[in-house]
Parts: sequence; structure tokens; C-alpha cells
Amino acid sequence: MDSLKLAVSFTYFCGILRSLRKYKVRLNGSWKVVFVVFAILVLSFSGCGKNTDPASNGKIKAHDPHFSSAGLFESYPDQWALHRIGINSRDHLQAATLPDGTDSVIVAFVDSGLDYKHPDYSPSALWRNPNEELNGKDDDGNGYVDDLIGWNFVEHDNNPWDDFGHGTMMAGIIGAEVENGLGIAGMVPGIKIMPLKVFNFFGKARSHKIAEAIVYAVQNGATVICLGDVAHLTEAEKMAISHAEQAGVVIVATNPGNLTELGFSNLITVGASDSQDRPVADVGASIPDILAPGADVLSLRARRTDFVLVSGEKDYVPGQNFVGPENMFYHADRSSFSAAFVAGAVAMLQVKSPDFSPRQIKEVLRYAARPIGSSTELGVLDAMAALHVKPGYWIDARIEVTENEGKLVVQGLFHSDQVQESWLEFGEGTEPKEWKPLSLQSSETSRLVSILGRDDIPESWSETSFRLVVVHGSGMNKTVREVWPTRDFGKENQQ
Ligand SMILES: [Ca+2]
Ligand SMILES: [Ca+2]
Ligand SMILES: [Ca+2]
Repeated sequence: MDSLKLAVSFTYFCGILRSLRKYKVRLNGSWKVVFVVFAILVLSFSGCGKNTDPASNGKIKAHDPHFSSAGLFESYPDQWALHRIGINSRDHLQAATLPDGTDSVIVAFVDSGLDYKHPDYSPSALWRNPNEELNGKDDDGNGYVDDLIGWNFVEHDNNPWDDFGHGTMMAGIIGAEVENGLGIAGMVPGIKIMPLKVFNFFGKARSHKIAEAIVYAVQNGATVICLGDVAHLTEAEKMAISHAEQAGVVIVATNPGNLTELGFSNLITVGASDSQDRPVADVGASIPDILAPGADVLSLRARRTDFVLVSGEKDYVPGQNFVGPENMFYHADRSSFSAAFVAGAVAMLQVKSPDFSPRQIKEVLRYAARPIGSSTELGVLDAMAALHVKPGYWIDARIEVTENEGKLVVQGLFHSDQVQESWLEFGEGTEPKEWKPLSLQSSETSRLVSILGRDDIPESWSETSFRLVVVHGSGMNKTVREVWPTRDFGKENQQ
């Protein structure tokens, strides 16, 4: 028993003794001792003072059950997605917890709004307009009357309530309350979320409202804007993103096709990955900047919503994706969820390194990403690793292998603020035990080229791995690799 419990017990039973005296019941000295010892034992077994952390101002600290439970999705953890991006222990959750009073980093969700009364949504994770009061007037002169916590661009009022459900899932991924003994753990506890409702009850939005919401977010201090479910961009939306670019605000969007080519320095495009780091959709046509979980995601369910049903998904049984007590939680597959995880990682970086430009944030996230298979460029978000990348350090690297007129052309392409050295190497199979250096045909500041004939690769190697290693001035390095089938390489030429 700790001293706190002892003090509580003593105080409590002194009170009882006073009451006994009041009613003229007297105990002699030894009986008093027996009484107090008995009372302390009763209290300790009844759990008086249990779970009370003096530092938490009486708030109960209890584990979020779904953070460590499993079984919703086959055998892997219910919050596998959070684990997969590097937040897989309570220590990591604490590392992601912001200091009290952090309100300079604000994530705006241009989505279907938010159930901000959800029992597992922390009120401290809601943005509040510091210059607006509820009085029927536009106090801050931003063109929106009484916009206390965001705006509803569908109904033109100050209540961005979520009657579709998607926005609450997105916000819950980042802002669900942590260590409250309920449901799930959010990714960045205490971050401020600005709900901007553009999707209506049916999950439909008009593009000029999306553009208007982006401009609102920029003008009201958002540092990250998450466009989870926005389809092909119109001119109005492009202008709004350009406005955000000039203001240094990061935009995170799932990859709707024409985003990557636009070349906005503040834009991070995201593709969805599954529990095994596999891309959920074919990303070949337009490669996103990074992958993040977008399948089997568990998050908060907005009251009275079932958006998979409303979306008309085939074979869906109403209520099928409800989870937990009073159906407070929901699971679904949506590539848009991947944008919420990346927006959360951007927010974490902005808290840690406020001077990072949107471009630096993108580079750090890409650098820290976990490469998928033999992919040359694409990796899965690793938020914890990103937090540990040294500021100012980044290397963008890829390797390309092509077969041309009986020769294999291996190119290493890289870009960095400070390259110390770089080389190409190769080895047998998909996981070589030994790597051998490749001789170079040309070597430039950001490009190495090696050309191999049939004799340069042992005939017994049915597959060959090629690897580019780039060493940064700080001593850290980055490697990317590509596996190439060499079983039949050069055979046509020999015939
Ligand atoms: Ca206002
Ligand atoms: Ca007002
Ligand atoms: Ca929780």
C-alpha cells in the first residue's frame, strides 16, 4: 500500500472516529488501533485510491482496450495500423503526446465534419477559434459568424456535425483520447483538429466548397490540411492549394490521379497499404509520395451513422462494421484513411521541428518510410522513425534497372543536401548474403550508371538484387534496391 492510500485511510477513519464520539460511542486505546488497522485493510482490498494518479488531476489513467486487443481483423491487432506506422507501445504513445498548451499545430479535416461529443474523443483535441464568441456576430471578421470550432460549408452554419461518419473516422485516427480506458488510442493525443464539413449526409461534396474550406483553413491557422476523399481536382481547388502553398501549409491528399503531376511543394500524396505493407490499389499509373494504412482501420463511429451502408457498398449488411459498447466504434477499408495517418505524422513533425518547410517535412517522411519489397521509391509511413531523423537531413534515392540490347543498365539516381559518397552493388537472389560492387560506366553528382553483359552475372543466379547506397555527410545512409530476374538474361542473344 502506498503512502497516498495510507493517508486517505487515516483521514477517512479519523472522521469515522469523530462520528462515533458524536454519538457517544467510545473506544479505548487498543480498540482504536485495532479499528484503524482493520479499516486500512478493508480499504486496501476495496481498492480505495486505485487508479488515481495524483499527477493526472484525478483523471483515471487506463489502457485503451483496442490498442492491445486483437481479432477484429483475422489475428492481427485491432489497431495494427497505428502499430504499423511505429506507434506500437504505450511509451511511443507517450512520446507522441504533446505538451499541454500546444496549439500552434492545427490539423484541418476537409471532410464530413466531426462527432465532437464522442465519448472517446478528447475535447482538448478540438480547435477553438480564439477570436470568436457566440453572439450572432462575426467577431474576428473572417466572414463566418460564430465559427467557434470550424464551419459547416454544406448548411452554411457554425456546426460541423458529422452525419455521414467518414470525417469522425479520420479525426479519431489522430485525436481519439488516449489512456482513458475506452476504445482506441489516437495517434497524436492533444493535437488540435479543425473540422470543416464539406461532405453531406450522402458523402457528396461540391468542389467550390472544398476550395472554400481550404482557404478557410489557411486563413484560420491550420498547419496541415487533410483532403481525404477528394477526387480529381478542379481549377478552384488548385487555386486554393496554391494559396496554401504560399502560406506554407501542408496539404495531405490521397492520390486521385492528377495530384502528383501538379508539382505543389506543399502537397503530400498518399496511397493506401494493408497490414503486410502491400499497396491496396494499383499505384502504377500515378505513384504517390508515400503509403500508409488504408485497409481494416478501426476508429470512432459518429452517432447514428453507417457510411459504408450509405455509400452503397455491395453485400454490406447494415451495422456490420459497428464495434464495441453502444457501437461507438467502426471499422472500414478506405484509402482515404491513409491520409489521416500521414497528416498525424506531419503534425508530430511540426510540433517537434516548427521550422521545417512543407518540402522538408515531405522529404523526412519519405526518408523515414519503410521500403516495400523491392520497390525503388515507395515506402510505408513510419511516424516514430520520422521523429528521429536529424533536422536538415534528407536523401531522395531510387534505382532503375532496364534491359537493352542484351545489356542490363543499372542506374542509381539520388538527390540530397549533402552526399559524402555513393555506390552501386549487386548480389544473388532477393536477400543476398553478400554484396559486390558494380563497376561504373559513368558517375555524376546525382547519378551512377553501370552496364552489365551476360558474363558479368553468374549463370546460376536466377534472380539478382541491385542496390544503391548513398552516404550522407552526417554519416547516415540510405539504400534502395531492385530485384531483377536474370535466369534468362542474355539467352536470346546467345541463340
Ligand atoms: Ca468569424
Ligand atoms: Ca461571434
Ligand atoms: Ca481511448
